[in-house]
Amino acid sequence: MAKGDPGAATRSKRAAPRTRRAAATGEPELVQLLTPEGERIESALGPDGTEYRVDFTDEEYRGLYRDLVLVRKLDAEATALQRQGELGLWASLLGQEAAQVGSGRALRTQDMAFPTYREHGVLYCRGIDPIMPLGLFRGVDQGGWDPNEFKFNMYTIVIGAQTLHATGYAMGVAMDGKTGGEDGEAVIAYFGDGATSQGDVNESFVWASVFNAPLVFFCQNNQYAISEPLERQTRVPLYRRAGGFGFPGVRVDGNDVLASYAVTRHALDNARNGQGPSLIEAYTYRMGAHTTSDDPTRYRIASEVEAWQAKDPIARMKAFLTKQKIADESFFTAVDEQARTESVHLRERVLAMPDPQPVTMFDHVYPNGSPELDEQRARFTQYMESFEGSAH
Ligand SMILES: Cc1ncc(C[n+]2csc(CCOP(=O)(O)OP(=O)(O)O)c2C)c(N)n1
Ligand SMILES: [Mg+2]
Repeated sequence: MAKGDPGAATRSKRAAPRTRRAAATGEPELVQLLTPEGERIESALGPDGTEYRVDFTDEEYRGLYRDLVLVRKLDAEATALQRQGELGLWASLLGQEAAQVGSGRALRTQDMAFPTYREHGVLYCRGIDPIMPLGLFRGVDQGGWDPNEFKFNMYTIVIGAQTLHATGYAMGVAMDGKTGGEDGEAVIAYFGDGATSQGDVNESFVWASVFNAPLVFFCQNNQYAISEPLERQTRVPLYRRAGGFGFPGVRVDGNDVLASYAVTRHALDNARNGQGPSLIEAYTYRMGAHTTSDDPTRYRIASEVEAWQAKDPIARMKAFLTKQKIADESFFTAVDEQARTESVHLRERVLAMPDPQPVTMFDHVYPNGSPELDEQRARFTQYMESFEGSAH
């Protein structure tokens, strides 16, 4: 909306009142509430006719924008720290901020999340200190992790395994009678497009379905499993796989924080109210490398990355806030400043961490240890000692 537009004062500050069928958004079958140009769509219909909408206050819209910027900045800081040798590895979320913040903010306090290794944005939304994953990727034990404290399970690197853990957990929630009403508990399991080819994920679909588990399967389709593109995983849109297992599936624009929120909140509330599992395919793009060990220029072309840059989740939110006069330059500057301050602070705390002690990797494999592990530890210790005294 141009400045001085005579209709501006009388028009709703939000969006033009229109509903879009998912199939009409340009991308096939995509639920979208905010276009890449920052234009608001009042509501959007999913494949089963569900109407998705959000009703945020200006403060809440600004809050979502702040989340997006802060998680992108902390992610960039972590990547830089890895490059400087302070972390062993980092798995960047660059490009996936909206899918993570949208779904992360849609969780109610009592809901339980099972992440992969890339869900730093969800972690942030759960109120967890981002030093946790930085320690993990540095190889430093920060006293272990209690999944119940923030209702956030440990990061899981074994592809797809956490969907099984989430299914078992969700079945337990239902058996314990913890579902039902706004206070009922629901569970969300995160995984990637590549993970959908794993047996674990397909077995989870079967179990969650037949036991009507209160579980949302949240697949971030970022178009790649390391160097393998989506067409190596599937011949049908991933969300449609759900139909074969007997539960609903929906594809959402994963670069749209509003739609990601709306679709996830709806799926979680259905789950907590006895409607069983569902699959959300958040259609997005991994703008960076798979991890800091990867060089994506080896398997994808620059024009593809550029095309996705035009769909950037933060740029469209900023365009929307600006056009609707929900935020101005001073707000954007303040958010950038907050992001900078927080990342400097994070960096200081990482630098203050001890170096990792490799032998501690044997400590928490089993609660009570095992003779095999003791032997491995002894041999590893001997191996490490063989370097002592040698010139470095
Ligand atoms: C069981 C298992 N097999 C292989 C790997 C190696 N691996 C690490 S990440 C990855 C690709 C995962 O792709 P996707 O599920 O799309 O998630 P993304 O990394 O794109 O978020 C693979 C194969 C692993 N960690 N676990
Ligand atoms: Mg992927």
